[in-house]
Amino acid sequence: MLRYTIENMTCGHCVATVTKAVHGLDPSAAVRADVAGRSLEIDTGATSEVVSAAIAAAGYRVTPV
Ligand SMILES: [Cu+2]
Repeated sequence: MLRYTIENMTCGHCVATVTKAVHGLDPSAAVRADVAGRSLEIDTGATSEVVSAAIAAAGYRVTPV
């Protein structure tokens, strides 16, 4: 499981955008978001580097936890 803090994930629209970015890499990834905690958990076979690059490309400030 990958865990990130995403500073500017502030609403459901952000969650949808981030989730879409992750599913672009791995359509079967399980994405769990906590907007209040600015945290994201992802079950995926993709590497953390690739996933965080995709999230960053979607416009989010992502930090691995
Ligand atoms: Cu938002």
